[in-house]
Amino acid sequence: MTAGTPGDDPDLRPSARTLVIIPTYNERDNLGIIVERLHAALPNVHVLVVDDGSPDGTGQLADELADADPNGRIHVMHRTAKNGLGAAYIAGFGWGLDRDYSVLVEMDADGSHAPEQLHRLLDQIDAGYDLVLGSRYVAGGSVVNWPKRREWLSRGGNVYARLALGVPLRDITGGYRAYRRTVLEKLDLDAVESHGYCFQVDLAWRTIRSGFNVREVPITFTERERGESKMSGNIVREALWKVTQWGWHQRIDKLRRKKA
Ligand SMILES: Nc1nc2c(ncn2[C@@H]2O[C@H](COP(=O)(O)OP(=O)(O)OP(=O)(O)O)[C@@H](O)[C@H]2O)c(=O)[nH]1
Ligand SMILES: [Mg+2]
Repeated sequence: MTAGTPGDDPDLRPSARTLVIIPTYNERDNLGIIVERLHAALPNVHVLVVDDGSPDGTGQLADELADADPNGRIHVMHRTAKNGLGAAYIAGFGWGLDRDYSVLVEMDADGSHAPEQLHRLLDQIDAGYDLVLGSRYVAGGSVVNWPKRREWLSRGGNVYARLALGVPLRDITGGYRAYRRTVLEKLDLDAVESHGYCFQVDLAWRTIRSGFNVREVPITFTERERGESKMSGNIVREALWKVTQWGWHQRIDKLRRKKA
């Protein structure tokens, strides 16, 4: 594209209409900091906090942040029950798709995903990619403050998913990502039942199978400093079980197609 064409106009890029969705459960000590960092880095993005009735009052804090923002960039969705990160994102995507956002971003509230690096993801959406994954495991990516055991669990899970599904991605379980709206419009989101890490693998896998272009960019992932993790053994078991099933279904489908 040559200089001076509409493609150079920042207002016409997809990222000019970005919604960052932040699911929260008991993140009172983190939410204000993350939203402030986000708007310091990228003043024009909108935020949707999807709170599952946090007992610690995170939802109320989100309302206060929304009321205090003179630019109307902060929105809040209150849900009544803790239904997991996947369900919260699906609800948030629906909210964003009902409005005219072009890019929908997933970001944790706990500071693990640096808002200062969001431009890396958005730049690649503007360059034409449909889904951009913030990746800990490509060159330039890293993990800060994770116990070795946790890092190896995550790395091992990613190697397993890559081999089982046959996709060339290094960090398919990560939760810092940017979707072009057309991807989410096309995927059958109502059919997604996965929770936790599995939700992230599920969506990336559906995106690839639908023929969209996926790209990874390096990020620095920092373990949460405040609040409690919602990670559990069940989340790991769900991911392992489902990825194995998807991998086998794919192999069986391929064999059937070869025979037919
Ligand atoms: N709305 C909603 N948000 C959730 C739920 N479970 C987790 N979250 C949020 O999802 C994000 C990621 O959750 P974390 O507890 O940080 O999970 P994690 O990053 O896998 O675990 P750690 O690395 O130990 O922090 C955070 O913003 C949580 O508050 C849920 O059931 N509902
Ligand atoms: Mg976390």
